[in-house]
Amino acid sequence: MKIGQCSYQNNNYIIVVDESGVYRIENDYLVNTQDLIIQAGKIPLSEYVKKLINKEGVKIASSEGLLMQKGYILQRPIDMPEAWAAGVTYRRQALEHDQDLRENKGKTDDLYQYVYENERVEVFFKGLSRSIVGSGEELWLRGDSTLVMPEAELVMVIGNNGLPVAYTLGNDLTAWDIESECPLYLNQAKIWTGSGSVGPWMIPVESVSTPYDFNLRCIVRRGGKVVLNVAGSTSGIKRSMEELCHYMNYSNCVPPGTVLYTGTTCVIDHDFGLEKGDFVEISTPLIGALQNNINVHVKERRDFPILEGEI
Ligand code: DO4
Ligand code: MG
Repeated sequence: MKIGQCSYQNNNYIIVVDESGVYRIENDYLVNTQDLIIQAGKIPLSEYVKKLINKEGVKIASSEGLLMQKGYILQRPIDMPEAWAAGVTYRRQALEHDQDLRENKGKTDDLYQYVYENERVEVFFKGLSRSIVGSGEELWLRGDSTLVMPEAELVMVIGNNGLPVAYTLGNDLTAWDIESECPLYLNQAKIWTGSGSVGPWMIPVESVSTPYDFNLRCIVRRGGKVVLNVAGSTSGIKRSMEELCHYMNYSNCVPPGTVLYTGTTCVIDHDFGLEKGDFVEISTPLIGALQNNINVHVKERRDFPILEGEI
C-alpha cells in the first residue's frame, strides 16, 4: 500500500494506491495525511487506511500510472510540521568527508569518523515545511554555494509515539563547500527554502519486511545526458531506525508527521555539484521515483553595514 496526497481541480486529497486500484478518501475531518497519522492513533496505518477505503474511499483509477492522465497532481506525501535528519550513518560518508577535508582543506580532525563511531548520533534540524518540496516540484540551490550535492536517503515519517509509521524517499541537498569550511555553518549548509524533497509516496512500516534492505539509486540528468548514476543500500546503515528516533526525540517531543532523513546511502564524488536545469531522480522499487528539477536562488548582494568589532 502507498499513501500520498494529490491536488485535483483545486482540492487536495489523501490518495491510496493498493493492489485493487487507486482511491481518494472523502472525509471532511481528514484533510491531509498528517490528520490521518494523528487519527490512526495506535492502529497500524495500513489497517486504519483500509477501513477508510471501505467506508469513504472513491476509486479514481485502476492503476497509479493513470493518475496524471486523469488530472491528479502528486503533492508531498506529508505536510511535515518539522524536518530532521541524521548524518554520517554510513561508513563511506565518514571516510570520504574526512578525506576531502584532509586533502583539500588541510584539516586533520577526522570529525566525521568521530561522529560515525561515537555513541551520540548526529541529528540536525532540516527545516520547517517550507524547506521541503515533493516529487515534481523544484529543488533550489543556495545562491552563495558553488557545490550543492544531492543526498539520496530513506526517510521516516514519524507517528504519535515518536517512532516511524511510514517510509518515504528524500533528497537532503547539502552545500558541501559551506559545510566543509566549518562545522558551525551546518545549518546554512542544510537549511534554506527548497533544500530538501520527500516522496513520491509513503509506505506504512508494517508493509515493509525490513528497513535495512532498501536499494536506492540516484540519477542526475543534465541536458539529456546522465552525469551521475550511483546506487546504495540501507543494509550498510550503522544505526537502527529506533536509535535515530531516540536522539531526535530526546528532551524534544516532535509532532506527528515530522520527517526524519536517515543519512545518505549513495555517497558521491566530492566535486560533483548540481546545476540549474539538472533533473534528479532518487528511486527504490517499493516507494517509486522522487523526481525534482533543479533551480537556483539569486546570489544576494552584501547590502549591509560592515562593522569593525573589537580589535
Ligand atoms: O554532517 C553532515 C551531515 C551528513 C548527512 O547529511 C548524511 O550523512 O546524510
Ligand atoms: Mg544527509
